[in-house]
Amino acid sequence: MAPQTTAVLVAYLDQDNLGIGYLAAVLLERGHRPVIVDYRTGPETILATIRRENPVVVGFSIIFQYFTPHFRKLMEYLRSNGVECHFTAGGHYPSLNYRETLGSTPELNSVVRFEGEYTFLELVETLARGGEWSRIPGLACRVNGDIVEGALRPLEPDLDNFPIPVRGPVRPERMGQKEATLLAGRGCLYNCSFCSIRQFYSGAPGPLKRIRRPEMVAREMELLHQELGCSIFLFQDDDFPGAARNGETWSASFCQSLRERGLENRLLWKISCRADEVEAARFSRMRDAGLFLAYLGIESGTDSGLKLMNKHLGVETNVLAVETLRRLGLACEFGFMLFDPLSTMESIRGNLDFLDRICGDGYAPVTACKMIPYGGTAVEEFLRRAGRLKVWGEYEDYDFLDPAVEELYGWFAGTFVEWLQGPEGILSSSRFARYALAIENRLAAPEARCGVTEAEVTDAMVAANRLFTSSIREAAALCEASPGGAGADLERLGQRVRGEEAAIAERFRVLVGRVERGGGRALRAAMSNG
Ligand code: B12
Ligand code: SF4
Repeated sequence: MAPQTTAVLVAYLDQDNLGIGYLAAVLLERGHRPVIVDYRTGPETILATIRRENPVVVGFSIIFQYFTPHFRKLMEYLRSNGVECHFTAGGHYPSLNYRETLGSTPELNSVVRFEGEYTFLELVETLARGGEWSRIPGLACRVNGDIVEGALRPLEPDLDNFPIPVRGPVRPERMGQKEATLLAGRGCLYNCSFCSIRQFYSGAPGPLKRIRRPEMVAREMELLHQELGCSIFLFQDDDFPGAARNGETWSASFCQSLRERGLENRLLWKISCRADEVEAARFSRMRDAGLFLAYLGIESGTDSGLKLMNKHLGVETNVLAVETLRRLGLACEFGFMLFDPLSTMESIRGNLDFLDRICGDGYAPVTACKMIPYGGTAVEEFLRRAGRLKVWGEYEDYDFLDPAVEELYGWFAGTFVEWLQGPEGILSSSRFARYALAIENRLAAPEARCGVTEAEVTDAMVAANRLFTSSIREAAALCEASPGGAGADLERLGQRVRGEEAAIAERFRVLVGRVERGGGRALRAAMSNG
């Protein structure tokens, strides 16, 4: 075994960061000392950690393309304060765009491409013994000023060969429950045009999708429950194996493994999946084993939008999936791109009609964003070929073809920023209210509940959802009626929306406060009895 070596890993640690957790676990297994530091603690703390630990390497986890400039600034700061050790980076953007990343960030010595566990381990051990690291498979680096890419390292065929990931402190209790994130597999068999998962997992030799053994996943949940008291599990898989169309056997064994461990009524879990995978019988069985919330990648409410996205499904499939979840009593969240590179006023109205159809009754909170052309995706290439891709460093964007849509998007982005992105915005608090009630309904006895009813949350959600879609429709009409000249009317509409938004946000604030106080107490009591 190689002598113990220290490596510092810098990462954005919201909801943990399982990639970093796996890298650290592999180092620990080999007797090394990984030290994880949250990017959000700021440059001074990160510098102090590095000075204290004196690592052979600092690894930066750049899982989101737009964060690259922030990490670059941090690296400049560290170098200018005398940190001389090896700097490497990993994640989707650096893996797919290693030339750009190394080109724009001279502070970096290398990039670890694609799945990072074994490449990072080899880098740490090679640096520790002063060996030649530039030819390590899976690494890209600069040699004599040229950016060179080493051989690609094959993916680990059996994900259960990886140790259980290192986790940060368990997330603060919500509703008296501790949460943990975990993975049941990696990769996806689909190829949506806006998503980098397929490119990422097809970049290195190996299968497009790998799935863990269901009993190993249940075992990890059991350990996290027994040792850390976690009872809510958030699967970070993009396409949960038990939901997948061929996931019947997997989901049956997983539910059976939970049952055998006596966990099916004690643990709740959330998954993400595609709409065409929501099948009533399978989802009902998963619900009975603890599934309480499904996040659907719905993305568009028009068939033309879904085609551009290469989703391989139609609008009615999306509607059916939401209806099935509703019928099964499962909570639902979803992703939705109201604006995409081919948006017209007509497609936007189609999307708004669709949102009304699935959210008009207050079952789920509306959400919307603009499709961003991430590096390595088909949409990025489509825009580049069309001469529409606007690039500033790591930022990539495009203008809409219709100036009225551009004006509408500008209004939308300015008006709904707090609603959609604020930590106490309507999206966040309405999701939390639904999430919390779903947990309470499943874990607490009726007489011990917080007293907030589904109807109260639904009422507030109906008001919010209606305001959202109706005001965007109104803004669209203004932009169309006087192209380029709707500024003052849009401003007035924005002010009115913000006023009504504040009132609805306050309703949610009160509801969330009541749920947290009452529900948290009830659930703590239920869990300590259970
Ligand atoms: C869970 C998740 C989140 C969580 C938690 C993020 C976190 N800290 O882990 C939350 C909800 C916070 C989140 C937020 C966002 N996310 Co997110 N998220 C994910 C998701 C679904 C899973 C991440 C995961 O656990 N993967 C599993 C691990 C094992 O893989 P990994 O992270 O890729 O890590 C491996 C390698 O990349 C590499 N590696 C990674 N880091 C490092 C560092 C070093 C030093 C080395 C050597 C190697 C290395 O080795 C790891 C182990 O093999 C991914 C999709 C995906 N499947 O990866 C999207 C994804 C990363 N998210 C994405 C986006 C867009 C976002 C948001 C912008 C969403 C939004 N609109 O707000 C924000 C931005 C957050 C931020 N500021 O960075 C995109 C990024 C696209 C891109 N090309 O930039 C992804 C790829 C989803 C997608 N298909 O579009 N996200
Ligand atoms: S969006 Fe979802 S289904 Fe589509 S490729 Fe990405 S992970 Fe797969």
